[in-house]
Amino acid sequence: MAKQSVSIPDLGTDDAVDVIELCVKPGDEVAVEQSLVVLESAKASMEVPSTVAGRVIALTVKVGDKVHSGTVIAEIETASSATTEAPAPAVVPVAEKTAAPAAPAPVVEAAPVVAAPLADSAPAVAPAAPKDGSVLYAGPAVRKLARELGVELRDVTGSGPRGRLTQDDVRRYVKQLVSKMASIGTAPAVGSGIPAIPPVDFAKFGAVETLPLTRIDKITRDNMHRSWLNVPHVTQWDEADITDLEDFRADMKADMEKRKIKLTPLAFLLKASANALREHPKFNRSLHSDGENFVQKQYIHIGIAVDTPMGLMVPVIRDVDKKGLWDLGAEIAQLSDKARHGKLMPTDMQGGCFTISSLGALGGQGFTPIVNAPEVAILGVSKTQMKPVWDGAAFVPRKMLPLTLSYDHRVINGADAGRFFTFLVEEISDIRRLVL
Ligand code: CAO
Repeated sequence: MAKQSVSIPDLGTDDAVDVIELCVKPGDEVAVEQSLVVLESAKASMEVPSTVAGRVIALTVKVGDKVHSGTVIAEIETASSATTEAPAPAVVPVAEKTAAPAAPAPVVEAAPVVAAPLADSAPAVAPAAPKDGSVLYAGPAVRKLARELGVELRDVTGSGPRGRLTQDDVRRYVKQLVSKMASIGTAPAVGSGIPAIPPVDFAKFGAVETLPLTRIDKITRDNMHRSWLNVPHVTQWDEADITDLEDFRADMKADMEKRKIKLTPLAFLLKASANALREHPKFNRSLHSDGENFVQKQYIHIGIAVDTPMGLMVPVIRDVDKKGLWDLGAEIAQLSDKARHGKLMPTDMQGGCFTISSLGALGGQGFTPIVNAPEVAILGVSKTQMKPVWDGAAFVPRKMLPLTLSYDHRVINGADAGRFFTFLVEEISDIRRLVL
């Protein structure tokens, strides 16, 4: 038997946050990643998961305490002295506080498409504000139940202290809705009026297995759904002739081995995207949450979608415009390695202006990536193909890189996108431009 302390991981802020809920009590058995407490900052609620499996000996905080990154929250007895400790997990945002601010509200930070990060302070569930605009309080179990039943928490009236929502409130709401719909003979709509997909008993048709979503899967599910519902997407296709780029990469092979840094097409695409964002600043904006303003960013941070065994994560490379290709190659390797080993912190996934999702190593001729809101555009990269290209006199074999650009049509017009995309394709097709 061994005793282990669990503390709060890096919250990405020095401010104290409140403990608003204890999810376990002394004596409870907990699994890795099971929520121990719920914290609430001025901006969001978040669950702190356990890093070890075992029996809770003591909780060292109580509801109402103010805590920081590093505060010990629980002592847990683990089965053996051989630790089962998981990497420090990111806190899991569970709700954005949506009380109407006096001044324009801050723009919600980019969510990792996962922990996406989604992980960035974007909420894992859609903003849940009661209709009167006050702050909504609901614990993880209530939110889980609401998600399972397809209920928008903002539509439910809380009966607990400070209007806190309980599981009974959610059940009562569903009962009322069902009886109301039964009386008018129609299927209930959920969320933003979208009819729910009726549950199906798949076991009736053959053997099935129920597999739980990972924490990252859940964040991806919620972030993707939110972006898809909120952002009017348009996607454009183009191809870049990267024959010269590929020749250059082949020439650099010995240098790559010497430096132990791989320069894949992604490093060049990061650089080309940074140049395009600098020349076409509309793409480096977010729609302000007040709906009346744009936020024009003066920095160029770009997220890269990384496929990991736990799910999709989007770490962010900062100041891409100020970095050279070797730095970018090294940072891609370092961040994707951290992502694949569950070592990314929330701060690694915050602040993105634009995202690149590269499936180039896997295949495919093109796909329509979903904008990682509140960013306004995302670049999809598919597999390079040798194609015959007409050079004015003959067809010549050229290495063509298929690219897609999805953008938020509320912020970007087709003509803006045409200019941005043409610029980006020209940059990547003629890498001499990348140094300009
Ligand atoms: N065409 C052909 N080959 C490509 C290519 C492309 N567009 N892009 C990369 N490659 C090659 C690389 O050059 C490398 O080849 P070598 O080993 O011979 O040099 C090989 O494919 C593997 O590349 P990589 O995957 O290790 O490196 P990367 O820089 O291209 O990508 C990363 C890094 C982290 C983006 C990638 O590993 C990954 O996780 N991609 C998945 C992203 C994803 O899931 N997106 C979907 C999001 S929405 O669901």
